[in-house]
Amino acid sequence: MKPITWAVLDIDAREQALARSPLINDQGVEASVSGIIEQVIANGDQALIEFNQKFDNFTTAELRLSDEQIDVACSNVSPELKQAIEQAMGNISKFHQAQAFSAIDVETLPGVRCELRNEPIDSVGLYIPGGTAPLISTVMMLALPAKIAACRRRVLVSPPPINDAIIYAAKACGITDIYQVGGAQAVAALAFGTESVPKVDKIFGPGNRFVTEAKRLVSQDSRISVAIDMPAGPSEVLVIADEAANPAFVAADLLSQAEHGEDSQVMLVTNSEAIANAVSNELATQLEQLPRKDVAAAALKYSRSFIVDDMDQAAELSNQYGPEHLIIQTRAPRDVLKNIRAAGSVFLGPYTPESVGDYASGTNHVLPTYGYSRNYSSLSLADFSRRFTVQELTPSGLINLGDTLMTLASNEQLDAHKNAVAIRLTSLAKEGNNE
Ligand code: HSO
Ligand code: ZN
Repeated sequence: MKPITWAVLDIDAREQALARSPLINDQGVEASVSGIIEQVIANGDQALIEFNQKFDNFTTAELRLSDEQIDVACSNVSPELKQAIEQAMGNISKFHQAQAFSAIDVETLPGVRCELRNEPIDSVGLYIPGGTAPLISTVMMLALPAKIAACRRRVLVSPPPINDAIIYAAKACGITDIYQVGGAQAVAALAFGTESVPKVDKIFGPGNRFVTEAKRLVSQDSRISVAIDMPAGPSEVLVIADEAANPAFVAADLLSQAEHGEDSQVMLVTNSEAIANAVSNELATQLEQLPRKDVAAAALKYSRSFIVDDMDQAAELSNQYGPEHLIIQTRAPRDVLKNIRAAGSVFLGPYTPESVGDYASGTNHVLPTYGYSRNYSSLSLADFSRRFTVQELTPSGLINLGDTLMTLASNEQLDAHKNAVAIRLTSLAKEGNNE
């Protein structure tokens, strides 16, 4: 990565330098995903069984895993992995339980009571990708908050054959409905329901571009009203390092994100040319040792290294990029943090690699990417519930607010609105006269 000096770039060049790797915005994906969705709507389970055969080369008549299948899978998981899952679950549960909503009950005027209440989303669908890396941690990141939020129905889908550890983690996190189906067809099944897959209210989880496109399409489909967690893009990390940073640590963090996918993006921002060069050398050395070095090397092609004047400029650059993960390895990371406004999750100091948040510190690893950290939040307990308001007025509350209501209604030229207030005030005045 040849360093780019931030200070000499004009506005356009800065934007260019922070461009994400191009998402394959292929019309073909939309067309084929909408075809898959229509087939699932028309043929239900039969379509899912055929897609399993076609895309995953997997034959089964039963989409839902039986209790026996779950038990067999669980018995194949090593005690060491079970223990790791247990510790991670403990921390993730603790952090998400601490996010419990406190109801709000306020009297805005005498006799005018307003409340904000919280209810779990009734049924949620959790998508766990298949592929070369079985994302056991993603099961915990989705299933634990869903359980803590008390969503009644929690359904997990994943492409077949589902990895034993994913099944174990699902069961440990309280999921009993596991369906062996993946891709756009799984998202369609969760959105519209089939004979065996229940229709859900909200779909969560990462996936490839077909899954992402399916989530986008079903969330905009006027035949149903299903929500999705957030728009998804490839994974990314930005590391801010000063001259005190350990280049080997920085390179290891960049590579841990680069190994996710060829479209992952990793960025280094430093005020020290010596660090930029040392990190670059470390990257080359460490890359060679990685089993997924081809993936990581491809991602490094879209990655960049920047030289900034100081840490204020580093924060400014990072805010403009809005990274999914931001690692700050500087002498005083909390001083830099004060200037950070947009990031999915922040990792402070030399002993906080991104891996801690990916797996087990307790924070959620489902985060906004692709610049969405500027307008979306990191996944949290709140995403598994919805808020609604309640209001109740006493007669004097309505009298206190009456003139304001009627004036606003008149000025909006909405007479029925005005009348709904006036009719009550007249009735109250009569009652008052009768007393
Ligand atoms: N870094 C990923 C999450 C993950 N990493 C799962 C390892 N396993 C989210 O961007
Ligand atoms: Zn990761």
